[in-house]
Amino acid sequence: MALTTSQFVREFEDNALALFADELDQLSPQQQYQALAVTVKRYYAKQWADTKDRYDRTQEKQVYYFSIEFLPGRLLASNLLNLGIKDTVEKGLRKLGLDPAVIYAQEADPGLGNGGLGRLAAAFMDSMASVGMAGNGNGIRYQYGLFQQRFVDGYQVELPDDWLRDPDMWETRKENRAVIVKYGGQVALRPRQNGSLQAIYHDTDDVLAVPYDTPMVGYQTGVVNTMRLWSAETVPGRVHDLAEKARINAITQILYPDDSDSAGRELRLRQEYFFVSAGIQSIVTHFKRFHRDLSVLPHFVAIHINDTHPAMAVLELMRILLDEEEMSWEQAWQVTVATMSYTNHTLMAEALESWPQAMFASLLPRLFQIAQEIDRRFRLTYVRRYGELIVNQAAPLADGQLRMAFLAVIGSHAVNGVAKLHSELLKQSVLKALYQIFPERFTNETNGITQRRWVQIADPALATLIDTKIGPGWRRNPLALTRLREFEDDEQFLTDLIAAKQQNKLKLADLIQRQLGLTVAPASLFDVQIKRLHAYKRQLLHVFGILEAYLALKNGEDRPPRVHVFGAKAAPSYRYAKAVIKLINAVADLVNHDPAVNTKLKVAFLPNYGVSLGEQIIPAADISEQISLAGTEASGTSNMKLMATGAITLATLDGANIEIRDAAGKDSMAVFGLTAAQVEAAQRDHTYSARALYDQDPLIHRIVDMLTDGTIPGVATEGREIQDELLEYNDNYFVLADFRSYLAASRRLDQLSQTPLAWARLALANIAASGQFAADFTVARYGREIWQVLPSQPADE
Ligand code: Z15
Repeated sequence: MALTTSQFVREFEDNALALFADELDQLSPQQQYQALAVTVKRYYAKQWADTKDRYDRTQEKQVYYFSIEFLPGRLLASNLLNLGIKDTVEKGLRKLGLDPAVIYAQEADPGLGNGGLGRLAAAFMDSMASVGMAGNGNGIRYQYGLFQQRFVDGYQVELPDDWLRDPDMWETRKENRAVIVKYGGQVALRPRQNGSLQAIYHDTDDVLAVPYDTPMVGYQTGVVNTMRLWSAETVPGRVHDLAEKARINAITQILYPDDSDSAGRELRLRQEYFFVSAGIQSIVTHFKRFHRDLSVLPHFVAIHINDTHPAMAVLELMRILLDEEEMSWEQAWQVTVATMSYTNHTLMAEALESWPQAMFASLLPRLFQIAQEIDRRFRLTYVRRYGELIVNQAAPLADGQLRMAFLAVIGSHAVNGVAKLHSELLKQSVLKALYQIFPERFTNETNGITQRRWVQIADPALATLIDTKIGPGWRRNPLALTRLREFEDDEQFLTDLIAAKQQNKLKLADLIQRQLGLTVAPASLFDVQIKRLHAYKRQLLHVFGILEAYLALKNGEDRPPRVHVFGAKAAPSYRYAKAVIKLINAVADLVNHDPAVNTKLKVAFLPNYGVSLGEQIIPAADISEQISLAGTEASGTSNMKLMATGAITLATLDGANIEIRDAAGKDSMAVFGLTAAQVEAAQRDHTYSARALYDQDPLIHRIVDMLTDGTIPGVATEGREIQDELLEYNDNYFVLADFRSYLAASRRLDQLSQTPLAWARLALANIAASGQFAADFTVARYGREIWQVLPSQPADE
């Protein structure tokens, strides 16, 4: 959009005055932020209204992305960038004596998710708008986001994330679009004249679902899509007692802080039905404003089930088609399957949701009837061709449980994993039986990230440097980054690349100083691991690498200086993960205060990792730790963000790491460890003994002993727990098995760092190859292969 600096300044001042009846310089930074956000809102409001109007007129197919998590990050800078007015506005702010960074930092970062899954959903929203696809988000407006993390004495402490204390400036409450969601009660089925059944509900608990819409501004496309988040309220005009009011408020009060772990609680089930039912109802209501015949729904609507949490969308759409639209079962089923698609994000057994049938039936009686009928017909249809065994393995109802992943596959026309390896493993393991029955439904859609946020916004030093070589075309089409390969022998450019990284490291060093009171040398290698704390992600392996360096340095060995940067939250109920947090902080205490090593080795565990902290860490990384046990990390996405800003990956052949290496070239990554197939074989044949390694390898022995021998102060309990996991429970995640090869790979990086230009060349190879991991391409592939929705502004022309 065309905007001059002086026009912006005038409008900004006007809005500040209208909002707060004061001049800008009298306002707090938070008030200045609010006035700025209102100004920006005016710049996109018309585009938003026009986009919705256009969708109604053209009836182009809509994608509804159902996700129990969204992690959009702060939106001000992103909205400015995407509107094409970021430079103008920043110039105007500086003219007014204001620091854009200070104002941006006023915005709360909505923590409406745990990790990769929620961030992916938000990236997809940004990308759909940016490639001109009609994408709609559907989720929950949690009153409190993921807890704020602090460390007290090295332990994680969780504080409530009251992110709505200051108003969210982007959302608009759409009370006129509220719907009622019903729980519990009894259903009676009465035959209708046309042979279908009418469901009559008694004694239900009714909740009002009120949508809050947030604009998803496309990158210079004029498209502004909508992320719709639902909030639970009491139904106006009804008398609720206090207990009931509390029950209603609880539905959208808090985000479950468990990542990759199915929270087996009734409230979670209520939350899931809440946003699913509200979303499906509003889709159908909107659709019926333009169409009479629901059987054409799949031509106009695609509903995507992001992980199993919204899998009951299959049941809810069936319920509405059967009970309210009076469709036959056969037709309703055909419409539902053609409308739905499902992404699986994990192979971990504990993350595959299944609900006790009794609980499900009492909270959602009509949905349970429908699930039983799906199960009955599924068995009936396939038992003859595939046999009892396979059908039992694949059916949604078994062992008193309702298995949501299976329901999602059966009720969808497409199911995908999130990286090539993961999609293959899915077919061989958890979804094997269903793959035999529905092979044509299975696809892969490798995850992606948005370079707009992680490079353009978070790493302006790199972004402007890239412009000087290949022009700004990569900002619209990230595949253009491959042209950077031409400069791999351009020493000046490589030197500039090093300088840009150095600038970012200085900034992060400053943050580490302010946050932790820790001084780190920007000349060190910044070795970064940022992700949820999980046993399978093996932060412990990274810690063991640090302990090895500690011992080596104590022993007088010389090593290039390294700063190990961690960011990770642990689920509050996850004991082991919390023990590892305490261990990292204790090891940090040990090495940071030991003058014999602390010029060469530092550990900085920054609290409260999230999107905003990621924006500060990622551009400063030299090394990207992607060290999960092969076969456990579905994809990973921090691996993509870190490569995009020129970190070199230290990795197992897991998740998307494999594709990253294929893209950047074999030598551009430091690979180590067992392959997924080797791990599988060792597990199957019980050939792995952690105890044997401990007995045979003196270094492993020494380091495992350090957990409990008092070397690391203050971890008596945690050290014991971790040691037991390794030696008594035979190291479920093969930390000791991969330790030696991890060290070797890490030493190779030390070697490489001795030749900065060689390092920079590999960093460049990574940056140049990162374009293919743009979420813009990921959503375009989903559109082509799953949703039957085409981008109107393909990035790859
Ligand atoms: C989550 O963040 C992921 C998987 C899950 O099953 C849940 Cl509940 C949360 C992550 C995967 O662990 C990660 O490998 C992947 O990159 C991400 O989803 C996005 O697909």
